[in-house]
Amino acid sequence: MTTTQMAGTDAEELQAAFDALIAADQRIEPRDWMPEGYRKTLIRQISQHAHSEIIGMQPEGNWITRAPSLKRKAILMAKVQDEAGHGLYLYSAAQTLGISRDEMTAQLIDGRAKYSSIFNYPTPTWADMGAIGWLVDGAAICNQVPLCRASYGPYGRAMVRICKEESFHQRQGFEILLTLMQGSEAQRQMAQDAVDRWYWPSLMMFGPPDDASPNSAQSMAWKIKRFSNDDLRQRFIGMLVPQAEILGVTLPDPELKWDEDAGRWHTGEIDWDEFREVLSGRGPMNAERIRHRRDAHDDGAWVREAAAAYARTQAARGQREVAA
Ligand code: FAQ
Repeated sequence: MTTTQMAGTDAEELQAAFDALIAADQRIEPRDWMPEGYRKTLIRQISQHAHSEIIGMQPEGNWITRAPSLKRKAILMAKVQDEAGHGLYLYSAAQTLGISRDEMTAQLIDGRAKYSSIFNYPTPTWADMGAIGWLVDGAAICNQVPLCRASYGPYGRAMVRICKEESFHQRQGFEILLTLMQGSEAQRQMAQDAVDRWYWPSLMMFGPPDDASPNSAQSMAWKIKRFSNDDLRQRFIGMLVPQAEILGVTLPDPELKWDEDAGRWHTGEIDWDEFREVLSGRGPMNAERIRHRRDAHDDGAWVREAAAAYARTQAARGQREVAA
């Protein structure tokens, strides 16, 4: 057997072992061989997800200094800190695939990396904190619970903890809206206005329709994604309808109704032009979100330098102690 033939057999065996693990619903771990496409897809999705959590701190960060009570402020601060934590677990999961944190950060702040479209909308009122919790975290949970079973071990395990925290976030958003809906007429209007502004963008979080989703088929075959974008969107709408009734808010889609024959929700048309605009960097807040992230990165340069200098001194001290 020639070297090339041997290499060919090795590659086939590695691929077969990978395929068998996926077929048996087993986890792929960082030490395992994996096809290059699988690695790239995971780096793309996990880093986009991490960036979303980090950029996602900004719309709510806007209200920490203006929360209506000390209790609300403490809860909001804890929630925004949770988003930072999620970003960090996810960056760590992506690092196990061979990309560095510095490279991912560079991709984000120079505009090469995507992050969720939803975080490019403004938060002008306190009710936006309720709408983000209820709708944005609600969509995140629908999308992310199946990711706890993602075939890549570090991603799936990170998602378990993230989902537990997201479900608390969703309930706190629901409770903000419920309180407003039980308040004055002006408060009820503020809550309804926030729901009107966040409803459609929250549906876009699930990504393009299935027939326009280039990555879905392969990601589902690799068991990274377990459900299609449209199926998850449907599941989300089904979750919202009874909750909207309890809240007393109206979902801003006059066409929304259960289609008994199709066994699906019939909805109005999602504005995919708006989605594409936001993805190309022309949403209402894209420029500000990136500028803010870049400024924070630049302002933190001295902290990173100090931490690196400290690590060097500690390592040198350790070496001297070993030598002594
Ligand atoms: N925004 O072929 P597909 C959160 C891109 S975290 C921007 O369908 P895929 C927590 C997509 O990347 C929210 N880009 O792609 C929180 C792809 O571009 P590429 C983030 C989008 O990957 C709450 C292209 O379009 N969650 O909310 C969007 O199979 C409150 C074609 O699309 C995750 O990241 C979008 N909405 O499916 C934090 C969950 N949709 O890379 C703070 C994990 C699609 O080929 C406050 N990610 N694109 O150039 C996923 O489940 C998937 O990546 C999807 C997209 C479902 C987002």
